[in-house]
Amino acid sequence: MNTIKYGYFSTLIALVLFTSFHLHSQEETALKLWYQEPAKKWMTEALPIGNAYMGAMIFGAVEEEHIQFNEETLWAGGKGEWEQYNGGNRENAHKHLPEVRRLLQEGKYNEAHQLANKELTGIIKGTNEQTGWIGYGSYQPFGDVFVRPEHKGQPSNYTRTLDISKALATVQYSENGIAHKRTYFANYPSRTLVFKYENNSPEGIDYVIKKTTVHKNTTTVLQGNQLIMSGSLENNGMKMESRMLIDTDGGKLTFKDGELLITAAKEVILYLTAATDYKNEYPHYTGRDYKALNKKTINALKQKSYNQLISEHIADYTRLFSRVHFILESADQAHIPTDKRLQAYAAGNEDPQLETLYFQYGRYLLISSSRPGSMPANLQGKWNNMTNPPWASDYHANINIQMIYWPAEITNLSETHEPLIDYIDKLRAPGRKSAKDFFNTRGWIVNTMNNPFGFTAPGWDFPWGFFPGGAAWYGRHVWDHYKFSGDVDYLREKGYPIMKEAALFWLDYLTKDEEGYLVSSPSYSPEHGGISTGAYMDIQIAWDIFSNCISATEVLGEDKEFSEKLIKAKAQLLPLRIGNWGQLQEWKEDVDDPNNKHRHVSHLYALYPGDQINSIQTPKLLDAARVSLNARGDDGTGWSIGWKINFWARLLDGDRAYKLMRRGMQLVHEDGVNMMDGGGVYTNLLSTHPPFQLDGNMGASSGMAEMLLQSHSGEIQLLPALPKAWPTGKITGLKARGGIQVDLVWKNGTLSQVRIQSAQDQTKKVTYQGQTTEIRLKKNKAVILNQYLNPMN
Ligand code: FUC
Repeated sequence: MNTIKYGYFSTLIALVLFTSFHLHSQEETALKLWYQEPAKKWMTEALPIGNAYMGAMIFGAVEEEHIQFNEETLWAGGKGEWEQYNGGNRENAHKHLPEVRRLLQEGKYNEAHQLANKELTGIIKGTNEQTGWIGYGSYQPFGDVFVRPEHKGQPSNYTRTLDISKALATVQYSENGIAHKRTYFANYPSRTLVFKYENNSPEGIDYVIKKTTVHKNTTTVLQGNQLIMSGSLENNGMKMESRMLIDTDGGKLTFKDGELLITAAKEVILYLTAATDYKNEYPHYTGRDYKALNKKTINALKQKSYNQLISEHIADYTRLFSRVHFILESADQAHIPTDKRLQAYAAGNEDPQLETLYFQYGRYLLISSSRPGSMPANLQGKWNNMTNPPWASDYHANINIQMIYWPAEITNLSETHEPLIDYIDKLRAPGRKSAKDFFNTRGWIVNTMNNPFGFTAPGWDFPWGFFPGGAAWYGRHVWDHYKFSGDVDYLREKGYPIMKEAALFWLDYLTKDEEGYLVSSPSYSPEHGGISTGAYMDIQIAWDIFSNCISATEVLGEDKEFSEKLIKAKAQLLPLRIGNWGQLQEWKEDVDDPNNKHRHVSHLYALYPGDQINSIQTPKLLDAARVSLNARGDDGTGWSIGWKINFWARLLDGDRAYKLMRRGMQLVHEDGVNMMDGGGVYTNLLSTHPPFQLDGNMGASSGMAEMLLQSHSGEIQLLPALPKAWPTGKITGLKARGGIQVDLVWKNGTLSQVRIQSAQDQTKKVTYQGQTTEIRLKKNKAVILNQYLNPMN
């Protein structure tokens, strides 16, 4: 290992060299999804836009445009008569815990499971067809906008496009000699969805506009040039209102039978906003002045022109999106419509540009569904058209919501992580009650399913419902937000208190087994297998939260006494074990089935997103993890494949990671529910379980980033899992822990340059293909290294 003296000169020259890398120009055209036909199906074809508060799906039919939209807080359950189910808690359930533990100790696993499944489950109130889980609730669609332009003759030159470099959707076609253009975008600073219709007919054409909703307790009125829909949800009385401002150069506006007629217009612009009286405040979750909020939004809009709004939107969006550029040398195939490209890809065509598009699409979806002040992205981001959506379109905390946020830090979108951290913070109040009611412990927990109404209890059936590890897993996000940013104030004021309380639960919940190790009893490995005295995911998560809290106390220089307790407990945790076929054990009991293809690979938490298993400190466990992963196979649901990309990246096997990535990008048409091996993408590039779930997109984006850069071991690992399929390329703007930004260029499979810039003074180890160099980084001064890790500036 050699130590490099930081050089101050020639940075500029090297920078110019770096940025002028010839692949750059390809990117512009590559960041588009485009099609030659309108979408027929919401899930598989329509195109999503979102400003984090609201989402919309655009279909693009010529005769009648359909825009289905959502507002993030419109949920059934949780209010009115359902408020009593908030939290889902069961008072004094913990009285049964000693008995469950006793049965387990006596080896009576069946009885233990029966008792746990009866007494330690959370409470909802049955199910119905309208909204699914009553009491728990479900995410609801808000409404639909339909726009019918006057239509004569046959359309030609039809295109439907989503440009993710600017977050703009367009539809263009000609008809009867008239050119039509529609533009759609979702503006976050102004909290508005904007839809613009233009035609070049000399005298303009007529447009008929309709705003509808499936929610019956609502009315729609025209007030001046605003179409206002207001009312409440039948299910729980949640109040809702949307306002659509109509701006046109056309003639008359008439409103009749729920339809708005605009005559002789060359331009119609619709500005849509929506809100509810939901408020993320335990225990009532209500009280937002939604009408005042909408009025304020609309009044502010009136002060801005369309051009100002679109510029504001593009500036706001690109400030985040354009931090990362990822370019792979390849033939330009952007002229081929995306659905056709996916077909060719499924047939084996090589299309690295499609892969970088898919990587960036994850970032697009994250920016569109999660911004400061919003709720976190749910299972479908903010997009849902059903009153009884799959899994309530909720926040699942035994992998799904966490995976949605995996790309947030490494792909330089730290701000998008904030809604998750705020949401986690708000779950502490109900989560404390769950910890008390079910386990009589300190601290806070969540289990498998979380909703906006503080549901933190175990689910209502086991194994899937039992997962108190959710909160400590959230703790890893809270910690990583600090690790990537280096923001000590955040850690002190917000992050550490959340983490500490999550660790407290584990200090109290873990019990000693017959060998004196601390185990998690009872426990279940997420969603499969029987009850256990030590599901390893729990142990690994406890290890993780203990380790990160210990590190946090060191950074903050406080809480030494607590840290000592954690150090002691950590040393007593049941050690990870290698089982009878060389596998990493999923449970304390050596019962893993080598033929088990289950989608959850929870016992590899320590490999990713955790860092307990790595090639330097735990090579044998790393091998065992590989054995387990090979046995699980390369299929799965969309998110399961996403997880496997990250695993193989951490196992430093770029080609296998790439294989999984390709597998996850297989074109799928099925939109029902497939729990096994149907994962892939739809033509709109949304990842599918099936059905559509956002986690698969995000797992892929994060996995691709992990193939190129890793920093969990404390060292910055450059191109740790570069696949042969990406011989020449460049990625700029990725983040490493420590507030470090990394740009990489490689040619013919070999690193040619790396540029590293830190937000603070520090010394860091950098590794590439077995060589390690220690570099001294000065705040905001870039260091440029060549393939031998020698400085170029
Ligand atoms: C987890 C998974 C399922 C599904 C659901 C939303 O529980 O096991 O596959 O993704 O979340």
